[in-house]
Amino acid sequence: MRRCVSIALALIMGSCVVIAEQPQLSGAFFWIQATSSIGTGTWAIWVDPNDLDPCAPMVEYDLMSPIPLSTSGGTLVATLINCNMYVQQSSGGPQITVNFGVAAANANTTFTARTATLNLPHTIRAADAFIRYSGTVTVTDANGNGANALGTGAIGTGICRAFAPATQRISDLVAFVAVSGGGTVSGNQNDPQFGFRALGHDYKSLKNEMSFILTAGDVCFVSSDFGAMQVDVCVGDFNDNGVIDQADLTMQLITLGSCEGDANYHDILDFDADGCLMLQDLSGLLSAFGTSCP
Ligand SMILES: [Ca+2]
Ligand SMILES: [Ca+2]
Ligand SMILES: [Ca+2]
Repeated sequence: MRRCVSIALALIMGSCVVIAEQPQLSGAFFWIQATSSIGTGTWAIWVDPNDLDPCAPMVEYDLMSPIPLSTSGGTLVATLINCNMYVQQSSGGPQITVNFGVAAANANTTFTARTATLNLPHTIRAADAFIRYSGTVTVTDANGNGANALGTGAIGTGICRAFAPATQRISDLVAFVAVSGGGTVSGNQNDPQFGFRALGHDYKSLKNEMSFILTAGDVCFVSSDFGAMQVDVCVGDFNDNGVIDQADLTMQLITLGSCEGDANYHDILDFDADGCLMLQDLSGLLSAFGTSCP
């Protein structure tokens, strides 16, 4: 696995290892499923989880021409009109941006789309966890009888859904958008309205998902942007007091030999983020012992 210059410099200088968290992608980069009384059509692009370069981390994808979403029998359920997305680790923090358009065939159609999960090597603690999310949904009536898009799930559930960690939904935006014959209308919501908000709990992964029912024969464009504030993680500072000290060393010794999944494993002590606390992690802590986190 490639390492960034900033990490290497921190090691050379013998200071505590402070890293800007570099996310890794998991699974499909973008996956969409269309289901109606006609059938189900699914489409996905897959990436190597290591495709997100930790030193210039960005994955970008553009769908240039429409893709029919069909059943195995060849019946058209819907069309993915376009799709543009990128996942990046910028100076502003990890970010997942998705824009796509769909057209339902001749039945009301449920669309569910999700991005890959972005996994961070170390847990971002609640005190440092700040996020922002925005969603825009634009509906066009293509057949003159009105159109709407409705978030799936309980009434009021948003079409655009942010998860942090990837198993915990933390934001629902734009529950319902409707337009009369021949028109186009957009709904937009931001969480928070400006800047970032406190998440209130730890997270180690982010996911972006969109799910809605679109009226037959109509068109919907969805745009959503999910980001977290950049956090410099001070690896080794288990008790979060800003210094690599005796308490941290004690914990490192107690947990030596434990791996991810063990009750004793804490990723903040895992200097090489390989999922186990071994001698190289102890040696990382010893070389940073006594230093302060910025
Ligand atoms: Ca219509
Ligand atoms: Ca400490
Ligand atoms: Ca390790």
